[in-house]
Amino acid sequence: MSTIISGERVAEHNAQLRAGLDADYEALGGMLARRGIDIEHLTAAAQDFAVAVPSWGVGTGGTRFARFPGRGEPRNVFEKMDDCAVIHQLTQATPGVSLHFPWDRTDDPKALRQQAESHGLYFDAVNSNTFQDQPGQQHSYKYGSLTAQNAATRAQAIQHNIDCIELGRTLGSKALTVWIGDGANFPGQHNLRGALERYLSSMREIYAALPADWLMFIEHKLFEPAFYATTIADWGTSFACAQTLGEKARCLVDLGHHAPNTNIEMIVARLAQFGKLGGFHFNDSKYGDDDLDSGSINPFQLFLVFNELADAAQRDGAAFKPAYMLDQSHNVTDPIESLMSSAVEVQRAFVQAQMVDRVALRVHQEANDALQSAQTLKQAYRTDVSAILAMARVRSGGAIDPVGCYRASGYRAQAAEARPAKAGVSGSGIV
Ligand SMILES: [Mn+2]
Repeated sequence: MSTIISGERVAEHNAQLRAGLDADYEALGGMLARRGIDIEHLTAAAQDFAVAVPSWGVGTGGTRFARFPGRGEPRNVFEKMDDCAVIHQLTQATPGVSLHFPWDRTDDPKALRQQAESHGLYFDAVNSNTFQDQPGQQHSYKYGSLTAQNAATRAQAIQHNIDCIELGRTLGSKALTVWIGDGANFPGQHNLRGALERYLSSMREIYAALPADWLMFIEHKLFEPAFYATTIADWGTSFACAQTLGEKARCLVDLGHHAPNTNIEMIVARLAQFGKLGGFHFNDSKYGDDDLDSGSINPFQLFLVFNELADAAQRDGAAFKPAYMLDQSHNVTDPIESLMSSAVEVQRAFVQAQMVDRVALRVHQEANDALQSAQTLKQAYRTDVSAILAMARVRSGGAIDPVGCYRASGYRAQAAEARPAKAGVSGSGIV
C-alpha cells in the first residue's frame, strides 16, 4: 500500500511522543482495571472503528454569503482522494470515502477505484444531487426534483439516482444516500400529501434499481432550502417512507438536521428498535444545519448517541451495522485537520460508550435511581480516553498526534504548489 506522507516521517514524529503516550496509557490502564475494564479490549475496539469521510469535505466550505478558499484545495476527485488518503494514513480511522455526484463524476471510474485501493481506501455510500441544477440540464429543480409537479423533471431526477447507483457499483459502493431539498416556501404552494405521494412514487423506481446487496439511505432535514414545509423534514416521515419502500430502505440521521434541543439519541433508539437505522452524517451545530466539526459544540450529545448505539449493538449483535459518515463544512480551518480531529472525536464517543457499565446501569434503572443512572453514564463520559485512541492509531500505523504530524509534514504547502487555483473551479460543495 502506498502512503502520501512517508512512513519514516510519521515514525519520527511518533518517536518524540512515544514515551509520554506509554506512561499515559499505563496510568489509564491501571485506573480502568480498578473499574473492571480491560484497556486492551477498548484499544482493539478503537482500532476496528471506522467513519467515512465525505469527498466534499476536503475542500473549503462556505455559507450562502461567501466562500473563502484555502491554499492547495483539491481541484478534482483524484486530488480529493489524495487528501482523504492523508486523513486515513494519520488517523487510521477513515478507510471509507463517500462520493457526491455529479461533483465527483469521472470518465475513468476504474482508475479512481485503483487509486483508492492503492491507499487502502474504499467507497462508502454514494450521494445523489438533485438540489441544484447542473450545466446543460434539461429540466430545472427550482420547484422540486423527486416531488416535482412536472413528470419529465421527476423522471430526470430518478434517472440521476439510477446513474449514481451504476457509478457506485463500478466503484464498489454498497449504498445510495438520497437527500432532496424539495418542499414549499409558502402555505398552499404544495399539496402536502400530494408532494409526498410523488416522492414515494419516484423513490419506488429508484429502489427497484438497487442491486440485491445495496441499501438506500433516506436523509431527512428540518428545513432549508424549503422554509415552510420540507417534504422529508423529520425522522417520522423518513421512517414511514423507509417502511413503505421495503427492507433495503433505511433512515439516515444527520445530527444537524433537527430543531435545536431535539433529543436525537431518542430518535436513534427508535430507529434502531424498529430495524430502520441506516446510518449517520456526523457534525455539530449550535443553531441549525451548521455543519460544524463533530463534537465541537456538544460532545455529550455525541456520546449519548453512541450510548444508544452500544445498547443496540448489545441487543442485536453483528446484524446491527449502521453506516458512519462525517458531513461537515470547513469554513475557517484546514479541511484535512478538521476531518482528522472530527474522526477522532467520533471515535472517542464510540470508545466512551463501550465503557458504560451496562449491568450497573440496568440495576440503577430498575431501582428507579435516577441519580446513579445518570452518574453511570457520566463516569464513562468524563473518562479521558485520548491515550487509548492514540495507542490504537500508532498500533495501526497512524500518528500519535495526527494534526501535529500533518503540520510537520508540510503537506499543505506542497499541495499549494502542486495545485494552483483554477478560475471557476471549486473543489468543494456546500451541503
Ligand atoms: Mn448530511
